Formats: sequence, structure tokens, C-alpha cells
Amino acid sequence: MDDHVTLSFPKMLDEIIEGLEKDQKELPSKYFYDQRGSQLFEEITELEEYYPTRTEMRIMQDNMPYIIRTVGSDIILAELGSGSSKKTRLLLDHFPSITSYIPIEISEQYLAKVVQKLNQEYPDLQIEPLCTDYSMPFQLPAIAQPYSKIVFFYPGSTIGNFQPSQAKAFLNNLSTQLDPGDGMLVGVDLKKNISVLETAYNDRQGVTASFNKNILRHINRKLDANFNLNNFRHEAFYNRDEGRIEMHLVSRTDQTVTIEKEVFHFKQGESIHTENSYKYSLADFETLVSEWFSVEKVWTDSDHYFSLQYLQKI
Ligand code: AVJ
Repeated sequence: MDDHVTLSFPKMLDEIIEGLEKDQKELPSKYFYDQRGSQLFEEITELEEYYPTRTEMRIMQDNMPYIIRTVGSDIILAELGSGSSKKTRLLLDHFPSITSYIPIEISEQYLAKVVQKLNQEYPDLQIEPLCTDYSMPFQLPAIAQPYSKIVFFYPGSTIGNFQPSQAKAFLNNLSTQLDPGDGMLVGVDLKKNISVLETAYNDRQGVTASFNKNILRHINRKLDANFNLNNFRHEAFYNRDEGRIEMHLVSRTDQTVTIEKEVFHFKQGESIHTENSYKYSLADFETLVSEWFSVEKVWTDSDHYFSLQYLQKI
């Protein structure tokens, strides 16, 4: 079975062709996440080198009562890019008063599986999954039960995948669904020593390399495309001027790739830019969101590697 209900074929094709026609070729990082890509990301989160997931979970565990008090009761929790919902389980296990949970996820098969499991584990929780590409405007499903407020949960520093201008458009779009007093619990990765950053995206086992290349496999599977994964190598580095980790796939040779009758040439050493992962200072992040949200609380770890922040719609 194919998982392209919301990511309709013409849209995916258009976005991919548009990216590969640029001088610096690029692909939207959301296309990492088919079933296999979501699984590979889960493996990344367990790597020694990849500190963000572990650190964020630790921050949550260490501050749970405080987080719950801040977020409030009788809320609708809408999670952006819910994946395995592992961090949500942490919240659900400590939060007696989540009225409804809306997992929002691009990978349809993965979402269906996770929701099925959650329904068994939390029989009293109302779960309303939404399979969509949340980087585009979307509408939350209507919730019948009474609730006090809507809280978006956006962990993992996935907001760092957006360029600041895109992040602002995204925040603007989210805020149209919120009333003043609603909120967002968001994970934000912080600026730090470059070698810590670069190691996190260049693990020894090569899981991140497989994850990066999976974008090509996904395109081959969904579209009529013939990327040879062996002809590309993984590259990840910190771009200090932009304050972001960049992932690229570098062509090992001069080569030609065909996607639905469109032909693309790659020179040896030429790259496809596949992902940005922005790292923020607390002040930069506050400025980024300030048009729509006030930063109510910031929790961080002792190394100041990562932050969990509660933002309130103004
Ligand atoms: C899921 C987007 C937060 O940017 O660190 C992990 C994805 N890419 N390793 C990140 C990712 C390479 C991850 N996010």
C-alpha cells in the first residue's frame, strides 16, 4: 500500500522538480518521512551521538509537574509531526487532563499504526489523527467535548527545519487557529560547540547517512525515478553564518537521473541540499516568535544544549 493520501502525486512531483531545477539543487526535508524514513529517524534518536531527543526527554522528565502546571488542564493537545508519539506518552502518563489528542503526521501508514497502539494504551483518551503536511495551511478537526484551550506540541526542534522566514509563515498560520491564551509547547535546539553539533549529524554507524539517502529511495518508490543511492554520499556540516546544520547528498560522479521524463544532470561533487536544522539562542528564538507568541517559560538541561519552551498566543 502506498502512503500518499494527502501528499498527492502531482504536488510531490512539482515540489521535487522545482527543487532540482535550482542552481543549488534541493529537496524538501519532509520527503525523508515515509514509513522507512520514520523508522530510520527513530533509530537516530537512540544514537549516542544524537543528543537532542535524549536531552529533551530528560528536560521533560525533570520538570514534569512544572510543565503540567504551566500548560494547564482540560486541553486539546495537537502534536505537529507526531512520529512515534514517544514524548507524548510522557505527557499522557503524567497529565490526567488532556481532553483530546490530535496527532498530526505526514507519513500515513506510520500514523495509523501509532494511533492504533495509542487507542489500546489509552482507552479513555479521544484521539483524532490528522494526516497532513502541516507546512501548508491546515484545519484542526472539530472537537465535540468541552475544553479550556488548545496547545500545540511541537517537540524535537523540528521547527529548526524551517528557514526563519518559513518559520514565521508557519507560526502565522498556526496562530490563526488559536485564541489568546492558547499555547504551544515547543522544543528548540540551542547553539553550541560545533563539534557536538557536527557529530550528532555524522554518526559512526551511518544511520543518519541512510536516513539522508532515504529521500532518494522514497522518490524512486513514489514517482517514476531512477536515483542510484550508491552514487551519492552523505554530508552534514554546521554553517556558522546561517546558524544551521545542513545536510547534503553529494554526487560521486557525473550522472543523469530521470524523474517522470524530466532529466537532471549532476556533476561529480555537486550536491542536493536535503535539510536545514537551525540552532537558536534563546534571545533569537524569542524574537522569531514575538509577533504571535510570548515566551512564558523556558526549561533547559544543565549543558544548555536544548530547550523546551511554553509559548502563549498573544
Ligand atoms: C527531526 C528535524 C528535528 O533536524 O535534528 C536528524 C532530523 N536530521 N538527523 C533534526 C534529523 C538528521 C531532526 N529533526
